Amino acid sequence: MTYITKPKLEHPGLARNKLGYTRRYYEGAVSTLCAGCGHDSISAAIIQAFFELDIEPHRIAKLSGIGCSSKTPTYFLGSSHGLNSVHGRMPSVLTGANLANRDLIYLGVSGDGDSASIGLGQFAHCLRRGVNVVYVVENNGVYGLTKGQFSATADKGSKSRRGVTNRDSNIDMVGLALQLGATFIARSFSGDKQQLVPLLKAAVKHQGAAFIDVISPCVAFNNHAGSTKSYDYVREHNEVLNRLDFVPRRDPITAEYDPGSVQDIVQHDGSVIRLSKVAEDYDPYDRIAAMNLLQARSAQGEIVTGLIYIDLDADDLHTHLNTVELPLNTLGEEELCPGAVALEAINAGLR
Ligand SMILES: Cc1ncc(C[n+]2csc(CCOP(=O)(O)OP(=O)(O)O)c2C)c(N)n1
Ligand code: SF4
Ligand SMILES: [Mg+2]
Repeated sequence: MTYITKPKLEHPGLARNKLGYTRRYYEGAVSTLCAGCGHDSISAAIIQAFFELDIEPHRIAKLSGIGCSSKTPTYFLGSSHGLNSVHGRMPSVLTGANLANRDLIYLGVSGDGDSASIGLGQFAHCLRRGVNVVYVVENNGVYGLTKGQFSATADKGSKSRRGVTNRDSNIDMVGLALQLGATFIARSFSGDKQQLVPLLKAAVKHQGAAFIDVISPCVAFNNHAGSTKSYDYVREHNEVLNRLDFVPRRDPITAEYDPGSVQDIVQHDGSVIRLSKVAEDYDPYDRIAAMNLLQARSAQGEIVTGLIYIDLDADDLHTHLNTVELPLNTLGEEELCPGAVALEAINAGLR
C-alpha cells in the first residue's frame, strides 16, 4: 500500500517556518504501519523537529536498515536524500556517505533487531568512531516486521504475546552507547513528544555521534501485560531525568526560571539545551555516574529517560581521519588523483 500518496493541496493558513515551508513539506508518504504503532509517533516528532529547526530537507540524508522501524523514513522528509539499506548494515552505509559528503545532516533510523541483534557490530563501530550522526533506534523489544520474535533488547523475564518467557539477558543500548564513547546519549518514549522533539533537535546540532533510544511499543506483538515495552509499562516505570527546551542559536532566551532550577548547555553552534532537572543531583556530563544510574534503575525495573549524557568537547570521524573539508564530489580529478609524484611522497613518508 506504499503507493498511497498524500494530496498536494494544503490549507493556505498553515504555519510556515523561517524558510517559508509548511510542516507538510517535511512529511513523506502515508504510513502503512499498524494503527497505534509507536514508530508513527516518532516519525511525527522527526517531522516537527526538522520543520522547527528551519532546515532545508535537501540538506538531510536519512538512512535505515530493514524492519517496520526502518520503513519509517518513507513516511517523513519526503524531499530529503534517503537509502533503505540491508538489515543491520545502515551504520556502515551511513559512515561511507558521511565520509564522502560531510555537508549533509545524517539521520540513521533503525530498530532494536536491526541495531542490537544482526547489526550490533555495526552499531558499536559507528558510535565508537564518532560518526557525525543522529542515530535513532525505535525500540520495541521485538522483530515487528517478522511477526514478533524477541529481539536482543527484550528484558529477561518479560513475556511474549503467547505467554513465552524470555530467558536471555537483554542488551541495554544506552548502556552500550555510554561504554562505546558516543558523545550525546538520550532515551525517550514515542508517547512523549514533548521530550522527544527537543532531544532530536539538540542531537541534530551535536557535532559527533548522537544516539537516541526511543521506546516505541509494537501494538501488534508486544503491548500486553508481561511486556516491559508496552505503553502501560513504560508510562508506569518512566523515570524522567530532565525536561528540555531547545533554543536555536539565533533566538534569544526569553522564558524566566528560578535561578538554580535549570541548567543551560551551550553547544558548538551556540544553540542552547535548557535542562529543567527533575532528578536534582543528576550531572549529564558524568559518563560513569550515568552508567551507575542506569544499572541501578534497571535493576528496579525502571526506565530512565531524558538527556543522559553529553560531551561538549566531542569531535567526529572527519577530525580523527584528518579528511578534506569539501565533499568529494566537489573535488577535481587533479585533487582526487594527484599523480605518481604525490603518491611517491606519501609512500616515502610511511617508510
Ligand atoms: C539478512 C536478513 N536477515 C533477516 C531478515 C528478516 N528480518 C527482516 S526485519 C527483521 C527484524 C526487524 O526488527 P527490528 O529492527 O526490531 O524492527 P521492527 O520491525 O521491530 O521495527 C528481520 C529479522 C532480513 N530481512 N535480512
Ligand atoms: S508489527 Fe509492530 S512494529 Fe510493525 S507496524 Fe505493526 S505495531 Fe508497528
Ligand atoms: Mg523491533
